[in-house]
Amino acid sequence: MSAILTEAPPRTGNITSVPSAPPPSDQRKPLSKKELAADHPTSCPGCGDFSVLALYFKLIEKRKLWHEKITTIAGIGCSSRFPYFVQAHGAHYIHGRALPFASGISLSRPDLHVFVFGGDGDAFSIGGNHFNHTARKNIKMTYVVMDNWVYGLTKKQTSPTSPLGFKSKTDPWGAVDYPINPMKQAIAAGATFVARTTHTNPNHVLQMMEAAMDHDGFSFVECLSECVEFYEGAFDASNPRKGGAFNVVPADHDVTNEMAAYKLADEPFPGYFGIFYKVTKPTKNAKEAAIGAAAREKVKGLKDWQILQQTFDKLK
Ligand SMILES: Cc1ncc(C[n+]2csc(CCOP(=O)(O)OP(=O)(O)O)c2C)c(N)n1
Ligand code: SF4
Ligand SMILES: [Mg+2]
Repeated sequence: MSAILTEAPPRTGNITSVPSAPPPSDQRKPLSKKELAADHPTSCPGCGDFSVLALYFKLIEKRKLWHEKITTIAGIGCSSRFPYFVQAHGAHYIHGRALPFASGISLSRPDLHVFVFGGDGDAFSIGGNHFNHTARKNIKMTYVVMDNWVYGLTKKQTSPTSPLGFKSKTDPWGAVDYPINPMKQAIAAGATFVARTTHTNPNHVLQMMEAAMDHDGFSFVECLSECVEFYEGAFDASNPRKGGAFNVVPADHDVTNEMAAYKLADEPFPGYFGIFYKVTKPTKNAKEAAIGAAAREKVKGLKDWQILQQTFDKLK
């Protein structure tokens, strides 16, 4: 019969290196692109997702975010491959399920910056329901959807943002279903920060990602990102270099006015770029933290076994 172990066995061997704590933030150098880049991005040359990735690196460098303080989460799709390309914690999760996974991280580790990246299919088709629920719960994270109006990874199927008439492998005669409007959907679902940008304007992408990161709540950024392989030229009308128009949100727009935000979102393509909607509301993170603190207060000073005993006594 084996002996019952009542205490931990003595450690054997020498501990040669003990990980040291990082120096204080103000003494650390911002992370460089070299320190942040992991696998070489596998996107097709010219894909809009390249610039979004480069601007994510820039954001991390500019705002002095550290490896141990960021997490990069994604579902499945070309745009969802970011976690492979970023040298930080993160997960390339199930198609459409990035948001619930990210929600768990955000709620359990409120000290982290949780960034979620994905595509229009991942966000609004298979992940459509998760999008609505994460937005309404106002869970703190930044969600950047690289909208290319097509399923890129699986080689050209109609997506929920493909315009009517778009010819694809699933709609060889042209798309017949009315596309969704991501901005309207985000506002209606309860997102507390809703912005729109395009990969062809890097400064604007960075500005929107930064504002989104600073928002205390669920922040959503729709970033037009051209799929040069399966929907070339989709966004030319929004690109001044291709003869299009890049119109920023009018300076007198009230970002707290929901109806005004819908109105902006209702403009025909290319519409406006900038922050459409931004309001302050308590986050689920804050509400859960308050519940936890109140519960801990009730058992303050008690040992674990005493808390258990109290629970058993209540069951009697
Ligand atoms: C459950 C499940 N269904 C379908 C797929 C196949 N699939 C992978 S990515 C994808 C669509 C991706 O489109 P989008 O999110 O727009 O990303 P993009 O590749 O355009 O960046 C689909 C249908 C899958 N991987 N898992
Ligand atoms: S298929 Fe389209 S979305 Fe995917 S990497 Fe190539 S250009 Fe980008
Ligand atoms: Mg897509």
